[in-house]
Amino acid sequence: MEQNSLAFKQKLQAFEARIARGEKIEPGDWMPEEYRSQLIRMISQHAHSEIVGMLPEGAWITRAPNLRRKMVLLSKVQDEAGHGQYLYHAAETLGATREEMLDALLSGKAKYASVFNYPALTWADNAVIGWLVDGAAIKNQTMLAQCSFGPYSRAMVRICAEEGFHMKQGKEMCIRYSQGTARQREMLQDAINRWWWPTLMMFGLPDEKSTNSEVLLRWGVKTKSNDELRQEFVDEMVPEIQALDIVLPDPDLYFDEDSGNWIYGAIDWDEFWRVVRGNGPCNKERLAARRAAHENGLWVREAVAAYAARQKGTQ
Ligand code: BYC
Repeated sequence: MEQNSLAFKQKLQAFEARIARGEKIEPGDWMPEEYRSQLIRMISQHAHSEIVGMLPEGAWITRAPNLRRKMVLLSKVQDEAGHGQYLYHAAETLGATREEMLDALLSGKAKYASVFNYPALTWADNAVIGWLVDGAAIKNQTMLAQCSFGPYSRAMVRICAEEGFHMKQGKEMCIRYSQGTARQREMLQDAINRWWWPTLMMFGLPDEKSTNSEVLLRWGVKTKSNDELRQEFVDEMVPEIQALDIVLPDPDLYFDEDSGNWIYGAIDWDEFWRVVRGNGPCNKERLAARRAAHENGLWVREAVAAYAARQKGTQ
């Protein structure tokens, strides 16, 4: 339909009125192509982030310090795989195929959260990933649970419930290690030093540089801006981390009485782009692991396809 035609304008007006009334847009409903393509972009990147996000912590499953920690970590990493599944399904309802999305990831074309290109160097990294990285994810995803696209919003409700458990187990570990031996405190401090800035980058570019935000906010995909969410996260986390006598790696951080906000120092966006463009510490390793998993899973895909073909033949 011609974008300048009266018919298009009327449909767009009706679509925007539905969003303004708080109605959910469902897959079969009329939507502008830009809404569809933005959602496919964002949901597929989100799905890839969940799947690649399994790798830093997954590397520690065989080295968990005890059975309880191992069970919790196994369950958390398995949850992330489930989140990826819900999200790939949500993107499929918009016409994207699983094959296209996976090809984009495995060929290195697709983006995923830059934070997962950093290594988990010690066991304390699992604690900090749970508390900070999952904490940042919940902040963003609680907002996305209100988003205008039905399947994405419903997937977020379930994902947030599971992320709540992820964050609490991470926070519990951080509290325990902060009260532990000198070596445990040192490991915790070191992990916070390394994960703080990459976690702040998870919220996306500053508002004035965020190319996608305007349309996402206009059509109710985002209901808060990247900087608003980042500030809320910082305001909640700083006092909690400081309460453990852990120092944040930001010499410019201060509390601003007037705004009631913790003002953080400059984020290194050059580092962000280096990592997003494939040159972070673990980008190559992450993609190699995903490619190996995909190749090793070939027999499963073939078996499922053969079973489906046989079922069709017997009907
Ligand atoms: N990393 O216009 P902007 C989890 C890209 S996983 C990489 O601000 P937008 C977990 C952006 O894609 C949960 N790339 O973008 C799993 C865009 O490039 P394109 C992860 C980034 O979309 C396992 C360009 O920069 N959460 O919780 O308005 C274990 C311009 O940016 C990043 C999600 O995926 C980044 N951090 O806003 C533990 C949330 N930031 O596509 C935990 C869903 C920006 O134009 N996504 N870019 O080429 C979103 O909410 C939004 O997409 C973002 C970015 C806030 C991330």
